[in-house]
Amino acid sequence: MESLNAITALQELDELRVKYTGKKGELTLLLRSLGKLPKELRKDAGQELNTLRDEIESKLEQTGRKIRDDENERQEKAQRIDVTLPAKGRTAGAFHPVMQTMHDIANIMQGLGYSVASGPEKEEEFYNFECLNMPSWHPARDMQDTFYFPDGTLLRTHTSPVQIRAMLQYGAPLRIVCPGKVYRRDNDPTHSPMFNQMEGLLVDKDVPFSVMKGTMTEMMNAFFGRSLKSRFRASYFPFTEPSMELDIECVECSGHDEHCRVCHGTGWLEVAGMGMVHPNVIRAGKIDPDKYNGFAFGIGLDRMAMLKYGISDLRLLFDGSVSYLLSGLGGEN
Ligand code: 2U9
Repeated sequence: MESLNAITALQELDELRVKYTGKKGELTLLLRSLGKLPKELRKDAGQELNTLRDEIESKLEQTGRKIRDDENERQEKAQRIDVTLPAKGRTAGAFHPVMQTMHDIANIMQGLGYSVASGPEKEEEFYNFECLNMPSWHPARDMQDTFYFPDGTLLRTHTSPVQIRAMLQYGAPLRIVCPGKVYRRDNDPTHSPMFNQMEGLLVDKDVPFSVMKGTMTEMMNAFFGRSLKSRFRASYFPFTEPSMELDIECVECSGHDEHCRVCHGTGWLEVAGMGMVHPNVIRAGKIDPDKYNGFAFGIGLDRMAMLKYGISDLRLLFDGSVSYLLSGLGGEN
């Protein structure tokens, strides 16, 4: 009984069982040797030994149950799940600021009835330049600006070829925006050899200049979420005539900070180029320029993202730092 009280493991219990009540156990041997006792002692001794065996067996059984119960309780405690504990934090992903910008502007334009179109990044000179009123002598076609493949194809320098292809495929009237990656041989702190553009094209009958101006200012106000002062300056692009550039009020200082890091004290930000589509370009899209006209615009999405989210270094957009990407939008970088 002392040994039984001291044990804590089922294996020790088995050892005790073998020792006393097993086939060659001490008690078993005693029971077997009853026959050797004188007759008159046999009955009493037998009864005592049987009582002892019953006691031992019930104690063995009881101890076994206790050990198993203790073990179950221990395991249960170790595995218990506290459902009231707070969940482990999980870092949420975030859209890349440029992709967020692309979606935002595309959504605004879809609200104005435009569809989103896309096309190949590896293009032919014909769609990238020829159709856009940029003949072979045009300076923008210089090797300095364009990545050429040995077979004469190139990486598109703007998303304009997508609009040419759309005119050829769908004809007029047409309202599309074309977001995507474009490539130019440029690499300095404010230029990346790959950048993102959104171009737009509207072709219809008797499209007035005012619709272009209204569309562009509304797009900027919707994108920045407030009514911004704007101004249009005369400009030049081979594919539009007349051509304009749009400046908006500085989104950082509204013209109140002569040392502003964003507008450098001018109070204005250049945000888009645009113009009435050149008749040669309408014709290249197999649309009759005597019946239809339209306007087109181009926006640099990387710059728009930097302006909206206060990002001052272009490289942050492209070098793929995971901590930067996961920090979400609107951080002071
Ligand atoms: C077709 C006809 C005309 C697209 C246009 C601009 C003006 C423009 C720049 C903005 C910043 C390029 O990313 S940027 O550096 N783009 O100023 N783009 S008009 O004109 C088109 C396009 C397609 C068929």
